[in-house]
Amino acid sequence: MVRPLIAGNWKMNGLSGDSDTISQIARGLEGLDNVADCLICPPATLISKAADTASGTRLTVGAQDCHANVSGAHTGDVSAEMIADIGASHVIVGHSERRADHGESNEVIAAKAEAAFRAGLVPIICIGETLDEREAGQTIEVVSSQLAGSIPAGAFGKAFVVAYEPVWAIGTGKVASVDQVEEVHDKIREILGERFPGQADETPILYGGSMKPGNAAELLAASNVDGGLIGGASLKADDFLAIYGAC
Ligand code: 3PY
Repeated sequence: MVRPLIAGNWKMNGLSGDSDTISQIARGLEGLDNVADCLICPPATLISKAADTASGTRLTVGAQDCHANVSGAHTGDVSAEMIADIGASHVIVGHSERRADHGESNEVIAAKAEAAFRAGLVPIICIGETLDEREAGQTIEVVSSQLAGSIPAGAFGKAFVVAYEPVWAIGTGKVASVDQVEEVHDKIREILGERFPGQADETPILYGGSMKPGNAAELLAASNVDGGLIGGASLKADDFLAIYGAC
C-alpha cells in the first residue's frame, strides 16, 4: 500500500518573511494523525531556510525544478546536487508551466528526473493534457505518451512520484471530476504496472489542479489517488493543513 503524499507547490511566490508559513505547517502537522508524507516546494530562494525550519519535523522541503547537469555554464540554473545540498528531498519536474514557459520536452524532463536520482532526490514527474486535447478525446493518449517519455530509463527500483495535473484545471478554479480523475489515475497505474512490475503499487500518483479544502476529501478518496500536488491553497498554512487533514 503506497503511503500518500501531500505536496505544496508555491510556484513563484514567497519572500523571506513567508518562512513563517513553513513553521506554521510544521507545527500544525504535529496535531494531525501521521497518515501521509508532507512536502512544501517553495521557490529556490527559500529552500535552504525552509529546510532549516522544517528540520526535525514531519515536514520535508523540495524544489520546483532542476537542471539535468551536475554543474557548468548554465546561467540561472540550479542542479539537483545543489538542491540536495541545501536540504531538499524531492524535486518537481515537468510541471505544465515549465513545459509551456520553457518549452520542456519529455526528453528534457526525463533527463531532469535522472539527475534527481543521481543526486538522491525523489522526482515528482508531472503530466497532464490541455483543454484542447481533452476536448479532442486525446487525454489518455497524451498522458500515456508523456508518462512513457518523461520517466527515465533508470527509474526501475528507484523512488519517484507521478503527478497528474490537467492543464485546464491549473489556476482556472476548474477541477476535474472524480470520474475524470479515476479514469486517468487507473490508466497511469496500469502503465506503471506494465513498465515496472512489482513496483507500481509503491509509486504515489498525485492529483493536482485547483485542489483545495472544499474538494480535497472527495479527490483524495478516488481510486489510485495517493495524494495531491497543491498550488494556491499551499500558500496558506490553514488551507494546506486542512487538505492534509482530509487524507
Ligand atoms: C495547481 O494546483 O495550480 C498546480 O499547478 C499544482 O502544481
